[in-house]
Amino acid sequence: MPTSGEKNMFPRDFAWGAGTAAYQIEGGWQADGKGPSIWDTFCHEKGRVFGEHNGDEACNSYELWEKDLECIQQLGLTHYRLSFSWARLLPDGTTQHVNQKGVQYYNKVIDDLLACDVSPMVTLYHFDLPQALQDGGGWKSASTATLFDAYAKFCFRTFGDRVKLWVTVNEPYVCAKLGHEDGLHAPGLKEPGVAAYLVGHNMLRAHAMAWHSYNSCFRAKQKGAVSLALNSDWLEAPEAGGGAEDDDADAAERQLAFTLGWFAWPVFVTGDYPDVMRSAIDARSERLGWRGGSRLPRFEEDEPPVLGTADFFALNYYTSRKVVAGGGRGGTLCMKNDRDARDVLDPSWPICGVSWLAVVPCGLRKLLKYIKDTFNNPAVYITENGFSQVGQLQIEDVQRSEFYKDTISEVAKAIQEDGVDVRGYFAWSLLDNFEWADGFSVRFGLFHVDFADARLSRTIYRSGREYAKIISKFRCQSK
Ligand code: PNW
Repeated sequence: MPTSGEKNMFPRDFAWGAGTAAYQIEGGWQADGKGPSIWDTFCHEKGRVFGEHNGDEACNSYELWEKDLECIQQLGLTHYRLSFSWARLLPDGTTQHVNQKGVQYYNKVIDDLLACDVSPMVTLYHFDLPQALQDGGGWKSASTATLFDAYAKFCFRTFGDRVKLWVTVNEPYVCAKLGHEDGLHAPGLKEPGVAAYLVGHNMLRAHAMAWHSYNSCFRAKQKGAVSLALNSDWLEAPEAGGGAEDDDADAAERQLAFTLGWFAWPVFVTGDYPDVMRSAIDARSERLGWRGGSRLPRFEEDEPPVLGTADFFALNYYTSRKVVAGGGRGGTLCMKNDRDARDVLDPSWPICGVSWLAVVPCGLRKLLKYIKDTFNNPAVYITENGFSQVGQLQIEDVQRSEFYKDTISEVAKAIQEDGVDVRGYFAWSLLDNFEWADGFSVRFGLFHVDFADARLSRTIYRSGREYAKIISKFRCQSK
């Protein structure tokens, strides 16, 4: 980190943000005409979520938004990333019926942010499909993409005069895989090896349609930017005797193709899925005597093209893995076997909070460089990055403070030394909140939320203070 007086490591208009998602913070699951979403349904089923927790109330940001705004101001953020609840705006998912109370809520949030000189970045879809659309087939159905486009247009029309940064779909990978392959997220389907590819395809189609709608009907007037948020670990082969084994290097490439490439290749490189992905899936289908045609759908020529439908690269990065070949020899149809690669942890990486989160700040720098080289040097926003605590709660969370310092200095190196065009960094998350299948047991907040207190009071963590310090230092240098 530079001391004051040194040259600034971050561009003048760098976005310093934090993020949240509607279902994770809002509560008010039935308030003022909101329709149910798949996460309402999923959480109300027994045995789905840790401790039978649910987001019925969560941080009650639906009523306590002004408390959240105080947190945002305390951090000195320039940007705030929130998501809209589709079913709060359009209770049955269609534009037939608009819930004006939902419109009012988001209007107030946006107007309050702008009044405080904070720019909103809005995600249209963060895992919470209106239940009515799930009942019509959900993301497995091609028509959900068309309905998403109508919802997106409604949002651009209603809020686009003030919102200039849009994320269509958050982490299609997680929705597809955890929701439809593993059954760990809503809608809780376990249809391995088939459904996730179809869901991913329809999410890409939905995103592309919405981008084209923005591009042709709103961009000239509103002058905003639209992308989709992709999650990826940094994945690399272990070094064996100086160089990686060939098989492991291939496996690492496949693993990256099956996570980031799955969505980034169509949008940024070719308009189609990575070759290694299609060939691995088709070869395995053949070996297992699958008769249903390619399990990986094809993009139709008469649909709006998916290539070129991102105005920036939105990256959610949490952790890294070593990748080794193998694991795909079993006789069952599933994505894991299609990949024929296994993730392993490097024993030197500390594990913190949740079991999957190895702390590897330098992985972010490597991934940013990979994105620059592979996806034609796009403008990048890091739309999520963070570190959780579980169990014994510490308001003085020294380790998480160090994590933010170390990670942000890796971002600075990516900009200064590798020439990556990073435009912003959003910490995940503003508040402790409903962490999906982990319920409230996992805390990602920069602010602690006391879920046992009826007022749901918010208290800044040491990591929040650290982040505020970092922001103020770099914002001052830019003035
Ligand atoms: C992201 N996993 O999701 C989401 O965008 C956030 O809503 C979430 O709170 C954050 O990461 C932290 O987990 C994920 O189980 C949810 O591998 C689960 C997983 C990964 C990402």
